[in-house]
Amino acid sequence: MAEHLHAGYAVSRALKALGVEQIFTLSGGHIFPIFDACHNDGIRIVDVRHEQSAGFAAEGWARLTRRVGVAVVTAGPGVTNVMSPIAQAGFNGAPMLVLAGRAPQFRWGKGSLQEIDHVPFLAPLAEARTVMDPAAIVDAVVAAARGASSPPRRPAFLDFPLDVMFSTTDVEVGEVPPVETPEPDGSAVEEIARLLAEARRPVLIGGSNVWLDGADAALRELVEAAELPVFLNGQGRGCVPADHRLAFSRARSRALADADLVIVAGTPLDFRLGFGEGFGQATKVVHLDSHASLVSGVIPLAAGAGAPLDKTFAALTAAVDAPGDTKDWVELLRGEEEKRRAAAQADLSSTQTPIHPMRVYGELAKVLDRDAIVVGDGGDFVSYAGREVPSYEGGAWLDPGPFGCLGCGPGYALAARLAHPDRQVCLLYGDGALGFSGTELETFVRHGLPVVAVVGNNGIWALEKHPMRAMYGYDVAADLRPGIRYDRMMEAFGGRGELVDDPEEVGPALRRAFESGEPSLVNILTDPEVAYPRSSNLA
Ligand SMILES: Cc1ncc(C[n+]2csc(CCOP(=O)(O)OP(=O)(O)O)c2C)c(N)n1
Ligand SMILES: [Mg+2]
Repeated sequence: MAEHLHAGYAVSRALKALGVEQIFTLSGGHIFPIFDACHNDGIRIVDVRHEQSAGFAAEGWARLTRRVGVAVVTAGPGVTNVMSPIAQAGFNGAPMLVLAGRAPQFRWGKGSLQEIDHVPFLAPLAEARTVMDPAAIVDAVVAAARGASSPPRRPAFLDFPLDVMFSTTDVEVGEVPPVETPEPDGSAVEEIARLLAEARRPVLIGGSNVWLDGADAALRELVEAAELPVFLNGQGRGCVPADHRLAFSRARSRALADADLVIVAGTPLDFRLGFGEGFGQATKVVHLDSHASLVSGVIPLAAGAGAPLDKTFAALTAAVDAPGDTKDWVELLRGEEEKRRAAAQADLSSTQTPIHPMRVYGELAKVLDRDAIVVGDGGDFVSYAGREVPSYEGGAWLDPGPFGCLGCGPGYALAARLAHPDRQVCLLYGDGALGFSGTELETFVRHGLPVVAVVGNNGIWALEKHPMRAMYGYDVAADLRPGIRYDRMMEAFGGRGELVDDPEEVGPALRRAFESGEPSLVNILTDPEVAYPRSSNLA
């Protein structure tokens, strides 16, 4: 039955029907009715120190839980401050919903505070519109969230003029129907199964949409049914555990050069895959993704399918009669993998001072639980983590993805902590990255959320400094003040801080931080001369 309520309740009731447990936000008068309704309706209000973190938290929540993540921001600067997370969510295919205030409609054009039309500058990044009628709010919120959650997933944005938000309306919310998705094309599945049966050196590269489509179990079944070596990137990491006999990471360039069949699933053929141009001459390429619009039209494909990957993988598993004859190929890749791992061993236990960044990961691997959630926000420090920190399940690794926006880490860690209160949450932070959003360390303390931040403090923007030096023989705009006491900053915010400058103290300090059960920051002084060995073409 409809209730006559202020329009904030139209938002909160729609969110409740969608199963939304919390909103990420920063205050502003335009959105008070949403706060009031969420407060009274039992939706947690998680407030942060900069709207970008509210946006990244909503995006992180969506990517970790595969359910819509919601940010609520005030008009004008609240919206402009959330642009980067919205763009990042678009690159990551994250079902994120941003709800915003807006200057009053009845006085539009007369110069109200923060009067700006958000929709035109949001439109390239999100499905964006203004809700002018309080009676239309419920349907608009439900439709926006369902749209964001339907492949091809992308962020959605709604704003509500102040006079709409502060009016009253009849509020009634029906059942929200599940998202509908297509079945994979049967003939494409048959063709791919045939290619698989023929292949002697096949590999599967799985990316974020493997996880976002809920296809992790189906992928594992397919990989085992076809004896198919698998490499995982982005949110795909962990969908087959890193220690599975068919999971590889280091042998990737060898695999891509020598494979006779590459199945790319749930990730675009972008710079991370050499634009699909770096495969061997005779390599057949298959591209699978959640929706037809995501399947590459740029490079020639042997086959493609645009349907949710859980369905496509299941259909392929059913179509595979017998495992492929890939034994020699798997052994060759395992040999390559082990050779590369052995080459990293010395750095992982390096006793050099200043501390080698790899030593941090040598120690961290011993302290992290198997289901720990690791967030990366930084340059070289996080590149090492991507290589050295294993993921054993999906939804356990979050980095910015191909949009690459620094400053996302605390928002992601906030979402991780709320989604998984019983698991370790580790925020790997470059010292440069920390500057964008380090104030959120206070947010962890204020909300009582024990995240462990580990700062790779090399006093530079390493991922820019080293390449610029290599290119020009010198560098500018690449230095920070060395040795900054970020641990004291954490203490000032009421959390636990430790400084580490002795390699032998890295492990014990990390252990103390996780065992403390308090929001903690471990400030590790790392060697600025160490540059991550980088070969990929970003352009
Ligand atoms: C918002 C934003 N600004 C600038 C960049 C370019 N950028 C990428 S990595 C990087 C350096 C990061 O430095 P730090 O966090 O200290 O990590 P380090 O490379 O030193 O380990 C910069 C400036 C970016 N990706 N995002
Ligand atoms: Mg740095």
